[in-house]
Amino acid sequence: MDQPLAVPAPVLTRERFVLHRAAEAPATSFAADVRRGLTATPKFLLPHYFYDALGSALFSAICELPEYYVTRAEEEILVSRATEIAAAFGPRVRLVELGSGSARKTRHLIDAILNRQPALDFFPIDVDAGILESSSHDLLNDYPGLSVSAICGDFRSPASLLHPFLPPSDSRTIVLFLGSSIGNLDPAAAGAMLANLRSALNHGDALFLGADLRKSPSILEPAYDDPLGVTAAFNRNLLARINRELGGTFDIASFSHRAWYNEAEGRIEMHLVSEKAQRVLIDGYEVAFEEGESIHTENSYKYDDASLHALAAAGGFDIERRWSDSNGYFADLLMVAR
Ligand code: SAH
Ligand code: AVI
Repeated sequence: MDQPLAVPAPVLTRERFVLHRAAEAPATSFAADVRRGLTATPKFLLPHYFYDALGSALFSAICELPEYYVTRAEEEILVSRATEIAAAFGPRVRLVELGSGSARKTRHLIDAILNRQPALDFFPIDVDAGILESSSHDLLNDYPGLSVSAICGDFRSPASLLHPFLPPSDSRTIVLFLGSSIGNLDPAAAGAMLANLRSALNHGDALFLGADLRKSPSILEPAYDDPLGVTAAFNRNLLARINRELGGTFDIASFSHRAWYNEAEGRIEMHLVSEKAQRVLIDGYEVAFEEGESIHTENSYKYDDASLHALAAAGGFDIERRWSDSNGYFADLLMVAR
């Protein structure tokens, strides 16, 4: 591992808690990324912008939907195998979590680890500073043995977050990447991201990766197009966020949520489709939509054993263990840094 850089001053410090913010100014990159995506052909928006305060709340609601099996399948693995998983992590560990969100499922692993060691250092990483603060606050209340160093930043280049903020340690670093958030990156970007992560780890450190598995479109599609319209609201919130933060004039009701399984690519695609020809003003420039034109807002790649092995190899990891739920919908893998 490279020498850590001098640690920048945290933006918030309390007992057993610090919050660091990565250097990039998020508002500037949001404006630039929106402009780049909406002036491209075909139009797109980057999925990490779903997660402002409302978007994170809507994602939590998605996790409660009967159709969104993803969270329950992974939770089943973590509940039923926590002791075994913690034993596979080893005797003295610290935890990093990429895209930690509410960290609700993480609690099963924290419980199991704290049954094996008296204290634990936890480094949650998320783009949403609000959810980092609230989840850290709740965890610190519930776990006296926990210390939290939260990092607000973009997990797509994890080394740039870990080098400055993860101090040298004798403990084994275990990086959690739960919920199949890896699937929101295309396979090349996912491999590059794991290779970048590997560069910030020591030989023998490990990645604990959650991956949603390929299955019938009859199960996949309702998970991303639920009858209550919660996923539609999560998707449309991107436009509402552009209106709120960038002074956009989107008529949100005139964009429909569409989600389908693209079998050839092995991914769910989410789009927002303009129901009419229209023009939208954002921050002084104009974006024209034809009737039926779509903004591609998210991919959610689904994995199988071959693609998981290719991913591990691209990142410089060996798959050591694999756990699955009783339906075989989801897998959690322990991948050890070569
Ligand atoms: N790990 C949780 C939450 C998944 S939702 C679970 O398994 O249920 C995805 C989380 O990752 C959100 O909290 C979101 O804010 C965060 N996220 C998404 N893209 C990100 C990015 N590029 N960098 C950092 N965090 C990101
Ligand atoms: C966070 N991520 C893994 C979710 C997924 O399933 O791809 C995001 C999501 N998009 C729509 N529903 C949930």
